[in-house]
Amino acid sequence: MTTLLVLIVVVLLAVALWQLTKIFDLTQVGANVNDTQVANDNDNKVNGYLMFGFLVFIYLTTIWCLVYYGKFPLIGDSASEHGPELDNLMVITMVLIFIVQTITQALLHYFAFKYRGRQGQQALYFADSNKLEFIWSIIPAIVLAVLILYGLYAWTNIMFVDEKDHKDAIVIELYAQQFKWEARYSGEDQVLGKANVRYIEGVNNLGVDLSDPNAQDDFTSTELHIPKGTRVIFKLRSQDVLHSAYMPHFRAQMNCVPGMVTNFSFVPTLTTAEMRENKDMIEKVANINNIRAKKSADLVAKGEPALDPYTFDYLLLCNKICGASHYNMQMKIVVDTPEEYKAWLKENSSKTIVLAVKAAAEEAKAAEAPAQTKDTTTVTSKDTTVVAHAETK
Ligand SMILES: [Cu+2]
Repeated sequence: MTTLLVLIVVVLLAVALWQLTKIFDLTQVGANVNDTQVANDNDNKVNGYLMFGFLVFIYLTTIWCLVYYGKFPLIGDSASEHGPELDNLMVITMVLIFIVQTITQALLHYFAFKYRGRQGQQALYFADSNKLEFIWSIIPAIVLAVLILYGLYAWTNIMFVDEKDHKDAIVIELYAQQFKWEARYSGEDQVLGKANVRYIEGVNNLGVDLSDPNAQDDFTSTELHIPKGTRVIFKLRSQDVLHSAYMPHFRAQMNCVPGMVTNFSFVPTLTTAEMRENKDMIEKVANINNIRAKKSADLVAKGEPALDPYTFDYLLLCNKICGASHYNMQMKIVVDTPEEYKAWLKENSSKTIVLAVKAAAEEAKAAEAPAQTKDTTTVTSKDTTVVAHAETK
């Protein structure tokens, strides 16, 4: 395949060069231009039919692509309540673009054929046509207005969620930093404690204000667990640069901006286990595993370990190019049943940030204590090593 493509590129380059030399010849003043170089009626007719041929080629390619690749990626398998609405908008837009492009392509090629060059034929000139301009302005204006209004309606529905209306919602903070995610749960009080980048110290890597009463029961996790059927309100923060929290299966994306808190909220509708049972998902996973098996065979032949088989998991990805390891900035999302979620909470909610900070402080204190009992010579000798290092540099 690659050889064929390279061959095609070489041939096309040769044709382009040949045409360029011809153009160069034609531009020479007083050059003896051969009559065969100027297009005659027959040439124009052939080119007119070729335009039609190209139109058929475009349509056949489109039909072929639709049959083989027509299933839109990430459409029809959304796992959030608002997902189908967004997918609908996407499908309407795609269908509209498809219809418009089919008609305009046909018109473009038809007119190119109809008004092909003929000896002695002159173009009709007219300055303007109000009727024509009205038609081609008003139709796109109406279509776009309807599309934009529907889009705005969907946007408002998805984005403007009043927290007061959702008292039972779960509030989770997603904290972005180069190049990982961390989730902070608000604990039993359902209120996240205050946080600021200035409080970041030691194990308190999210900068939680430890003096805030609301922060006392906050705990963090490197795996995002959410229950099916409950609204989750995400508060997004970033420690360093602009990141973007992207949860494709939930049709959710929001920027994480340093110095401010952004929001996104959705209701998950399919647990991880249910999504794994989805017919399309089974097919997709089988396909990935087929590719992996083939790769593994090659790897094993080379004496390298085989690849692990793939199982589906929801993911939180970063969708802003935020640095060298951006591609790998992701966190596993697990959608549990409400019971599973309760069990997970029970297991993890005791590992609060406040306790972790206290434990770390005690550990540091314990490590310091034996050092204090030693005489100062140890410290002096340490210092001289530093000096010695500095001098050798
Ligand atoms: Cu990022």
